[in-house]
Order: sequence, then C-alpha cells, then structure tokens
Amino acid sequence: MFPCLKKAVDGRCTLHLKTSTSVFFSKSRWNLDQDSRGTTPVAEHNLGCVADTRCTPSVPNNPYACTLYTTGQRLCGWLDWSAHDLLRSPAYGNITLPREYSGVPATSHGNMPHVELGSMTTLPGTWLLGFEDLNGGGDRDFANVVFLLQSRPVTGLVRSHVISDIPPSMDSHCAISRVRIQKAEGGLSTCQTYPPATSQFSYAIATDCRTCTEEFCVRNPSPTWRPMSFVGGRPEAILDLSPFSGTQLCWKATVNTSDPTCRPEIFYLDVGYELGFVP
Ligand SMILES: [Ca+2]
Repeated sequence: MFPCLKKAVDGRCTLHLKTSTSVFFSKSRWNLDQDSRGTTPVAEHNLGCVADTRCTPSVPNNPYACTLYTTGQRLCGWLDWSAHDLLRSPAYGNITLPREYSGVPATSHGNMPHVELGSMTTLPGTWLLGFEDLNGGGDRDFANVVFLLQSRPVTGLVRSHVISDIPPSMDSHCAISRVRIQKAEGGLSTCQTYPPATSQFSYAIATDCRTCTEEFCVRNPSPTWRPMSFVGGRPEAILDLSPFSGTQLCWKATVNTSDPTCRPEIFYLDVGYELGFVP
C-alpha cells in the first residue's frame, strides 16, 4: 500500500504517492500510509517471550506463543533472542523482560502507526521503542529498529562554596563552634529512597573546606564532613563543633533517591554559625 496524499471523506485514498522513500513518525496521525488491515489493536506482544517467525498472532494456542503472567493470555513475542541476549548483558543493564503485555493501539483516523512503546511494571523508568519500517504496516513486528530508553535517577551531591567570611589572619584566633541548618525540600511525597525510609537528602557540613595560609586559601577537595542530624523529621538541626576547629565552612547535600521519576528539590537552606575564640 502506497502512502496517501489525499483522502476522501469516507477515508478512502484518492491520491497515492509512489516513492522509494517513506517517512514515518512516532505520532501516527502524521503518517501518510494507511492501516491496510484495520485490526484492533494493530499489534500485541508478550514482552518476555522470544519472537519466533513461526508464531501466528491469530492462533493464540500455537506453541511459539507465551502466556502473560498478568492475564493468562497467550501472545507472540516482540523481540528476537539476540535482542533478549543484548538486554540481559551488563552493557544494557542486565534487563530481563517480564512476560507482560505490549501493544500498538488502533488509530481513529486510519493512518498506520509505526511505533510500539513497551513499558514494564518491573522496570520503572525503562522503555522500549520499536519501529515498523514498511508502508501499510508490513509484517507488523514493530522490531525493525528498537531503542532502549532509560530515565536515570537523580543522584549525586551538591557542595557549596565556603560560606563563612572570616579573614585568614583570624584563622589561628577563632573557630566555628556551632552550626545551625534550616532546610526546606519539595516535591518529594512519591519519591522512593535508598536505603528505604531514609530522607531524600542527607546533609553534612565541614569547617576545613579551604586550606588557608595567612595570604591565601585553596579549596580542600576532601574536607572532614560532619553529618547533620534532623531529629524527628524536624527541618532544623544544630551541630556543636566545640571539640573541633576550623573557619572555612561549607555544606553538602547528598541525594538518596533511586526513583527515576523523582525530581528532588531543595527549596532553601539557611545556615548560621557561631564563632568562638580558640584558647
Ligand atoms: Ca517489520
């Protein structure tokens, strides 16, 4: 079936485009070719089943189809064994596809969809995007080119610059004796954390964030971090530093989430400190 340039009101094509090159879109409304079969859905697959050319979608009880663990329905596989092998390799994240449903819904406008989007309940933040490359749907395996898409969780940490403003010449005479942090975080109610039941962020402060001589200071790449403990989920914590010394105060926040759909956010961090004389 050739792509259609002009359609009658009843959906029939009145002007076909004969060309050696066809362009397909993930948005099926933009495709020029029509669905030559008009089945509902256009295609359906068992994600965890290995595709076999002998599997006939219209005969669910054929021996090459597999049972969905969710509904017990028997469907042919989508990806062939080499794709399953690739996904199971460390380079692709050791992914084992579950025996779950994936399908291409029929469109209301009669244009042929060319993309199947597979998502797995066992793998949140991971999708498979498969393309069908022939006008009219071809063999409808939707596996001529397949992309693995992954949304990575927000990880890592943020470290501040030195926020205390104490001249290097005073370094030997005084030190920070207490630090108070007040924080507000947001958009976190649905975030999963790792380890479970920990906060989205953990905070720590250090008072040796720069190493100073009387003339100048240089950034200390590995200061002595002291964790701040927010007792009972309170937004405020105070740390007594009297056994320690140091004037170069900075803070860091470490993100603890492993949820790829989560976007943890620190709204503000208010840091105060007390300075004491070193005896
Ligand atoms: Ca195909």
